Amino acid sequence: METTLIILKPDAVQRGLMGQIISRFEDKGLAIVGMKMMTISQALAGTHYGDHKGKPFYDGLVGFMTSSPVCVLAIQGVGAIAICRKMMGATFGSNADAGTIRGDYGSSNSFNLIHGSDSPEAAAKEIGLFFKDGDIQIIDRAIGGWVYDMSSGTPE
Ligand code: IDP
Ligand code: MG
Repeated sequence: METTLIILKPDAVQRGLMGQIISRFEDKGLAIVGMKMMTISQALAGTHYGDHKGKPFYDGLVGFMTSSPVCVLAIQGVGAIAICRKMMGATFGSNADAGTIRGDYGSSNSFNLIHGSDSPEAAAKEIGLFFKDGDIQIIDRAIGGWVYDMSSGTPE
């Protein structure tokens, strides 16, 4: 099981797309194990996007991410990190495939609706940045045995 950090960015919240985007992850069989609304501080945005410091878009990115509230989610499932990245699509809606979140809901080359961790290391770091111990729920889902084949004892 993996847990990934997803942020519904200010444009997704302002455009009223939270429900539709969260539904896609639930419909896929993934479990929402953490969720909150918050306004990201300059400091937190700087830490979260530290790898991009110095790039031409960095200041604009921090300005965008701190401009209005976001919805932060911890999403769990087998292979959840790669599955969520695939569902998000390419970085900008202008060239993201139809059927992906960015491809279906966006057309900007700057605003792009959603962040998702890109590796297990990034997911662990980002979940620690945005959630406190105890914020992530352990959910024994009644549907678990129908989302996954549990016949071997581990979810497949
Ligand atoms: P990703 O979110 O698809 O992993 P990255 O290349 O890691 O994309 O960039 C992180 C974020 O920085 C993007 O989601 C986007 O918000 C922003 N960003 C990246 N490149 C540009 C750009 O050229 N202009 C404006 N914003 C950008
Ligand atoms: Mg990235």
